[in-house]
Amino acid sequence: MAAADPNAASAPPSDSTNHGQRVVGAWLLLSAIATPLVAIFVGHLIPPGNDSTQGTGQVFDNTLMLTVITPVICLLAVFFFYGLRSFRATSDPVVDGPPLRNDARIQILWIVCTSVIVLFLAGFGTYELLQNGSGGGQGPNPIAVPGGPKFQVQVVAQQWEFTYRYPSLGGLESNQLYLPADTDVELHVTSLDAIHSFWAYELGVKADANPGVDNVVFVKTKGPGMFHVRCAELCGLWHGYMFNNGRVVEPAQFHAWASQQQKLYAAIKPFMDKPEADGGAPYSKTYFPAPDRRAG
Ligand SMILES: [Cu+2]
Repeated sequence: MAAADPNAASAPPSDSTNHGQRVVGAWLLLSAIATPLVAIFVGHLIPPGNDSTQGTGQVFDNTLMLTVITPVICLLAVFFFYGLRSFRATSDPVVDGPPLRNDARIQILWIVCTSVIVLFLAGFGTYELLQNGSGGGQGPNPIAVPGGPKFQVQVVAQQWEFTYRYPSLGGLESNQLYLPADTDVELHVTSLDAIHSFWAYELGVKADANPGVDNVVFVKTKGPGMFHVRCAELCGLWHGYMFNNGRVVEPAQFHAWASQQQKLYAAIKPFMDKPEADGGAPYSKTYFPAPDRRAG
């Protein structure tokens, strides 16, 4: 009787087994099942939600990206578990498997697939950004400007709270962000001191707040609702407390709120309008740059 080959136990189950075909078959099957399930049941769970047009756009983008990467994850999972099952060394001592040889077909396929995915996502991302800015700050000269009239609000960050200034309401200032529903809003984000970041989570808005910079971001509100505002840039000792809530309300309710705020604001307005040198608040009237002057 011939002596047993010590390598036999670690060799593939059979030389004639086409592992590549098996892996690809299992991968295609798993992808065909998992991809639509992920697209239908998981994608819409990704934040930020549907409280603004930009938020809905981000959910769509996230769903699409998740759908695109699902087959990639399936391939990794199939290959991992197939390898564990079929190529596990069971001999003692453990010996090397057969040497790997270059496979031009696999290399070309890999390069083509990854290039196509990355280039597609780059093109798609650029297209989506150009629609309306996707809720991101675009700096002082935005490229993606939605058409039609826009309601302007200036967002002024400082250590450690946000102040909202409404140029169309006589420069009214509030520490709560109220916005009318179903309205195109143009936010001008800036800072008085350190660097901050204005993050209105459910609206899908995030924009850097830097001193001396007018960072413009567009958002179209949907129905009434509440949203959270947080500073998203480490800005000092109380950064973690730099948050509050904002509201999207029906236009009639917004006007009621505005006139009530204007009455309250009238009492302190003279003080707010005083130059800083005369004891006025440092954020009185010369935010840089002033959107109310641009709006005319
Ligand atoms: Cu901050």
